[in-house]
Amino acid sequence: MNPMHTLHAFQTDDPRLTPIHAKVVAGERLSPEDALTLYRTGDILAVGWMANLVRERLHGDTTYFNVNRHINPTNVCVAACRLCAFGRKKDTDGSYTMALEEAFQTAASGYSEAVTEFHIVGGLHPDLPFQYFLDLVSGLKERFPQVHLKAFTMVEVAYLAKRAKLSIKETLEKMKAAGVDSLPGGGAEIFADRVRHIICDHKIDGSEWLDTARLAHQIGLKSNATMLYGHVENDEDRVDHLLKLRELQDETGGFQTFIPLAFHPDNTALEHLPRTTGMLDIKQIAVSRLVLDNFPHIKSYWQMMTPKIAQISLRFGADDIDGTVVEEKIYHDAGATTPQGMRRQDLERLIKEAGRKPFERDTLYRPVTRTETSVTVAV
Ligand code: V47
Repeated sequence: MNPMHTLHAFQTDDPRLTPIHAKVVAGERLSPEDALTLYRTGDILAVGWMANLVRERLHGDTTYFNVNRHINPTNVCVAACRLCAFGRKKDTDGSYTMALEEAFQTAASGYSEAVTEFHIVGGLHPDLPFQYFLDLVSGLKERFPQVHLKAFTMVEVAYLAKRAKLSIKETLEKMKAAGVDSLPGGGAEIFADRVRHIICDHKIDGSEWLDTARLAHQIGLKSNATMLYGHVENDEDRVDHLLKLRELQDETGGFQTFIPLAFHPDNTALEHLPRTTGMLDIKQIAVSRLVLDNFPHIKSYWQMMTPKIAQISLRFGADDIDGTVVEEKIYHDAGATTPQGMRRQDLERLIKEAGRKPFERDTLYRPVTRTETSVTVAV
């Protein structure tokens, strides 16, 4: 435990938090009722204090970031999710699909030896064959062999499996053989059917998302997990989502990082909904850290949270701030006003000003060391 915690005593004006505090100090697992209480209390400082205790136990002051680039090969999508401002129907205004060469050029644009990860996600295209995605991955691997490919959400994997008439396991195996190194956490949204029917009716359901993640972990691919919050879900739905992830993580240990994503309503079919508040954003980070006791990392994704909230959340449970990103489309189509990318130095400054130690990681959390001329990942 950080010795500072012996100096700062825990205080709360909400007596419901006292037994939760005792569990957190003892390293005991929180119950669903505890999780609900954490969402419902107004004492954000007490919740943050507990989350910070867990965060510092696991990581001390270390705060992870990486140097990455997003690549979104197509925005054509059959799903038409109400939550999304990125997807377009085929041949409509603003729709695009990159030819493979174009995707390779995008990867190379602004590329420097510094990039250690390509984050690749896109729409569910009705015509692109599975081979396109395999060629995309193997082509990137060939051209950028040192870059980790974090590619395709569980939703894309399940869709491609259906189109290729393969099992999910075979699909994942082929992706892995082509060069996929791990999977991002998208498409999880909120697992509860009632909510999924409103925000993403045509996507795989929650149990299919979890089954796909299980299979990925079983064949040795690590993944992340996300939760989209701040739309039509309630506290029970959020708790249910976190507990389902905790349960699967007990079974596979294959999740690296949990990333709560704040809903951005602009240009979506849910535009009438208000944006999340700072209080909910911070609380979501802290509750995630406390409930997901078996997840090594909680990421406060600066693009979604804004750099200011992401920075503060480094004191409320988060140990990761994501990366340089370079070019972000999904939230910017939905009205995000954050920059599209951030320089390495800017991320380091945010972290240092929060009194934390920046730690450049690769996708698997191994340290990246740089000299003027080389980048080394300690394996
Ligand atoms: O699954 C879509 C979300 C996700 C909106 O694994 C929206 O390291 C807010 O998963 N408002 C994709 N969110 C992004 C994602 C991700 C991002 C950064 C890092 C990692 C990782 C994963 O974006 C989608 C969906 O939940 N999303 N539309 C919107 N309007």
